[in-house]
Formats: sequence, structure tokens, C-alpha cells
Amino acid sequence: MLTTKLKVLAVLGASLMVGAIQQTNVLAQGVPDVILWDQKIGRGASFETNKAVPDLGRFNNRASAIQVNNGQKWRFYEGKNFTGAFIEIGPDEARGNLGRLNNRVSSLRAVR
Ligand SMILES: [Ca+2]
Repeated sequence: MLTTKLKVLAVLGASLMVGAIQQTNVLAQGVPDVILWDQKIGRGASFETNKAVPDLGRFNNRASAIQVNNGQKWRFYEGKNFTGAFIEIGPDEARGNLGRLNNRVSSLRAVR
């Protein structure tokens, strides 16, 4: 009986800790640094990141609109691993026309 109570308390404690950690993460994250869409700004499938992406994977060559947040400037490359032609977007800019990189972005990273 005592063992059962201890187990219940342990589970409760773990649950409370997980809840606190998740709450902290939500507050720390805020708005993603970068959001890519495959249609227009705010439309279609999207890809979000807060760190450099050397290979967009499922979103490779799909982005047609990009939003850059949190006071940063990012560079978007035609090739994987930050190679080839690039465009710069930001700080705090949403662009619905990617020009020659429309449906061609393969990697991205913050600059400066
Ligand atoms: Ca590409």
C-alpha cells in the first residue's frame, strides 16, 4: 500500500515537472524565426524553423512565400548546404514573391 502511494506520488510529480517544462518551452519559443509556405504568405503547407537548415527535406524546392521574424536577417539558398544563388529576407519581413528562387529554396541560415 505504501509502495503504491509512493508510485502515485512519483507519477504525479513527474507529470507536474513535464507540464512546467512544456510551459517554459512555449514561452521561450514565441514566434518562429522563419516560416516558409508553399503557396502564399500564410497559405498552404508550411515549414517553421529557429535554426539553420542545410537541407529542407520534404520542403525542398517548395517555398513560394517566406516570413522572417524576431529582428533577424536570413539568407535563402538555391542549393543545399548554403550553396548557389541566394536571397536575403528580413529583419521582420514577409515576402510573397521569391523571384528566381520561387520553388527553388533548398537551405537557409541567419546572417550576422
Ligand atoms: Ca533548390
